[in-house]
Amino acid sequence: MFVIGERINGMFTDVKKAIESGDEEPIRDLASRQVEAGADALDLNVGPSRGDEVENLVWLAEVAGDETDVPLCLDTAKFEVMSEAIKECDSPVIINSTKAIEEQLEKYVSLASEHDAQLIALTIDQEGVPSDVDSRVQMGATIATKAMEGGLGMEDLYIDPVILPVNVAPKQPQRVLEALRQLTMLSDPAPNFILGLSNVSQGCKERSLLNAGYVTMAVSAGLNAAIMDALDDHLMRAAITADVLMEKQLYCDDYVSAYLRNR
Ligand code: THG
Repeated sequence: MFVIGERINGMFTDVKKAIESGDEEPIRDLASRQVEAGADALDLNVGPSRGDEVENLVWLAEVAGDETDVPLCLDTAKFEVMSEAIKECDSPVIINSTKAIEEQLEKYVSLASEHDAQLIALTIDQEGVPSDVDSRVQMGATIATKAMEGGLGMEDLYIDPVILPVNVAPKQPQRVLEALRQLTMLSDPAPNFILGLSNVSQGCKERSLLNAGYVTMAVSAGLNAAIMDALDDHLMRAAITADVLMEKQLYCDDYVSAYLRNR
């Protein structure tokens, strides 16, 4: 499981405050703690912070990049922000994200190729997040085709079938699982499959339990990456366990710490 730590996001008040006051310490702390907990990369999202989005994102990338060596996942929906910020990044970059709209995909695939970056593409089109399985699968096929046409290797592509909160969209978790199962059979070599896992439990009680339960199910359906709460120990253990049970990691008596030592 490729774990992208979700915590450096301006949607959290401590991060928003740090961005607005230019205080590096909370960002450094979140970067190093997530990597120590097993994060393979760090998501960076300025959220609703005041100020210039490019400047804020570049600042997050500088501070996080100075603190750790892991890839940085630049999380913005705006192409102009992404294309400016990526120029200033010294660390390896994961572009998060593009929608599955052909013209947009072409621009993002060429941006990724130009900067040797990886790319996350969402199964979202002009009409938003689809509620059914088939549209997700069709959009996934469009994404993989466009990536191949643009010369982006499948190992550098992450398809995100987009999960929504179970309390407002109770049929979505099972539909996303079915989309994952179908998408993993779509192409050989297969791309990577990712989710913003915490979306599933937004606004819910028992978030850790919902996240851990769902990650286990999603790994069995083919998920191999997640933007998730790496600081939640129970969740990290569940994700590692799912990998062991799906034979993505070999079983040994001490598999959790063995996995974390190998980071
Ligand atoms: N796919 C991709 N990228 C994404 C998402 C996705 N990036 C953003 C998001 N979704 C994933 N990251 C988060 C980060 C935090 C939360 C959910 C998803 C979260 N935040 C608390 C909340 O909203 O309740 C904040 C609470 C607080 O303020 O303390 O749950 O799907 N590619």
